[in-house]
Amino acid sequence: MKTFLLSIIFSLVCSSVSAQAFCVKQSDNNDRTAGLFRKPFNDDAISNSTIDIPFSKPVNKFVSALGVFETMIGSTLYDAQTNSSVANRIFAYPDGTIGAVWTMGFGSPAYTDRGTGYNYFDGVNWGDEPTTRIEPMRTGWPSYYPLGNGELVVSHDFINGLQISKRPFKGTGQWTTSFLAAPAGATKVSWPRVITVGNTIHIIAISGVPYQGLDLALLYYRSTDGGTTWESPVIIPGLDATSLGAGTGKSFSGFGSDSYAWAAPRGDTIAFGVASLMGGAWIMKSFDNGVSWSKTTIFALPVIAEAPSPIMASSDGAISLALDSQGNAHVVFGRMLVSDDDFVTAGYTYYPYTDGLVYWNETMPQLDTTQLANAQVLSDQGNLLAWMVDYNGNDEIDFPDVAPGEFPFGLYGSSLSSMGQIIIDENDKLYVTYSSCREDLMNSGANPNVQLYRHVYLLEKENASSQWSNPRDLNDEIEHSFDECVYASLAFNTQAHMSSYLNILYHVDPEPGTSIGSDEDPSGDNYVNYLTVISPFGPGVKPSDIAQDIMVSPNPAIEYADVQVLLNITTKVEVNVYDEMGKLVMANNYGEQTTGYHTFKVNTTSLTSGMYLFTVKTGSSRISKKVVVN
Ligand SMILES: [Ca+2]
Ligand SMILES: [Ca+2]
Ligand SMILES: [Ca+2]
Ligand SMILES: [Ca+2]
Repeated sequence: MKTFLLSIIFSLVCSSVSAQAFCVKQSDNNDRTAGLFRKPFNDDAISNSTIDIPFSKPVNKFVSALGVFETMIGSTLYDAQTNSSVANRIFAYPDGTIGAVWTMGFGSPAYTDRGTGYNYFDGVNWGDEPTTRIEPMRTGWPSYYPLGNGELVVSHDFINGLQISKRPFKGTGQWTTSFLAAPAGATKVSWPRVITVGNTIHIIAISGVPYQGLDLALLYYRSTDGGTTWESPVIIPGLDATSLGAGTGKSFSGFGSDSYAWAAPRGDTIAFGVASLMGGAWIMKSFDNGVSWSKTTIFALPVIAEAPSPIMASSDGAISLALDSQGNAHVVFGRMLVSDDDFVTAGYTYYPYTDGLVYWNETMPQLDTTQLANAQVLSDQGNLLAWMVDYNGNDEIDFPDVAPGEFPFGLYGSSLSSMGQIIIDENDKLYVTYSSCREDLMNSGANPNVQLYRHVYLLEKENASSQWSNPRDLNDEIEHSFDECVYASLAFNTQAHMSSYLNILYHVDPEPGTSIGSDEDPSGDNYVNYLTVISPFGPGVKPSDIAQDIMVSPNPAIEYADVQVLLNITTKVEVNVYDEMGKLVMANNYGEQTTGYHTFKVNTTSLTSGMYLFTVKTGSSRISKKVVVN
């Protein structure tokens, strides 16, 4: 094992300052000839090459995945779901139904059958796993949102541009697909993201060819009549070449595919974030449903006229944002080092060992590349949310040894902790999901060499608190020990009537990395899973009333289950039972109970067979157990 780390002295210094301190030691091996070349966009492939910019952290707490239920709802052989940011691909409706989409194709290697895979949860069951796309032509990169009583999917065909699919009632009926024209001079408009506010549709997408002085320009489309007619697509002022100081032949020549995302709308207030690896990151916000816009800079890199650029700390383009009840935007993105030796040739170099999920909100001062280069500074400022967990507790992040030019993890063009998603619920509680490599889980037979697995993690923070929860690996189950868990899309709304309840679509397969992309893995089945999270542990909630882990037996339960609890103090006790959808199906209130051991007999005869979550709730504690009921 090669370890990247942290001298003992350095780690001691950091630890003594703060248990939350983030310790970093940049490797000396940041030779710019050893980066990994990346084209600015691809619908099909990216090419290759190395560098070590590792860092590590001595203290990592984590919690495993209690309260997680999941269901496979589809599959695909075509495995590239984004170039950077994960799209909004799942929507949880207030009536308990859910729509979900992904890029689906089974016809390797040309994938002429590629298009939008779609499934629908009708409140009781998911539909059959789809085998055919919803569009009549080859498409990819769907973005999904409700439209009136119906639903809307925007995808691209990568030849002409955007394809709009809709139907008047969600979950049922025929889809109709129509082409959405590009402005004159801009073709191949692709990689769309869509939201709606009532009958108004908002789309951002990238011109696949140079347009108005930018090698790739971000275009904004709006329809105020549900997609019957469209206003002329525009570059929103502030994202034009002149405003950005960007342009062809400079270090910052435009935006990249998938490097942008919408926040969930708040009334007529809408916002999106856009990030460029060689440029910076910005928030665009409109208080009048897309009529006028204001720009906020998160950070901006210096624009350099003559190549080569230095190696600069930036984002990896995987940005996500959410608006709180005050209309302030909260943003996450992957941290990345970048450079470019040639401003004429499209593409740049990124440094795959870079780690760190960055958090920023509009009450914070603007960031800069110097801060982004220093994870300790980011951590001290509250800007560093997540990084790889030190599972074996040796104060180092451990990577398997691989040949020069190879990497011991799948290559997605992103940070080792990235694909972040952020949402804010009706109580202004923040939820963040992301994928991060696990140092302790690897596929020794992976292509092209041993590779660590990525899993999906969850962080939470109450509005009033400054303290984020410890990361929860949502895939920390024995059945996911040999699974790559990536591309998690977190539904915008948490469903007010089931307040501690998240809806996630993600992709899982046994091979780290992708076949479409730098890894060039053999193609194989990728499964599309719906995952829901019940959140019995709020941040800071500790089992202080309850002395130790609860026990439930028998498990599987037949007719009844005994729940054993050891109480530290006299306190009220409830044992609540949640189904796989996170719905409370049984509440048992046992009133005030004294210090010591108690056994509560829960009658399960009224429950249909299946998996449930039994949660013991006291004055200040919540402890849950998964229980099978037969
Ligand atoms: Ca270049
Ligand atoms: Ca370690
Ligand atoms: Ca691989
Ligand atoms: Ca894979």
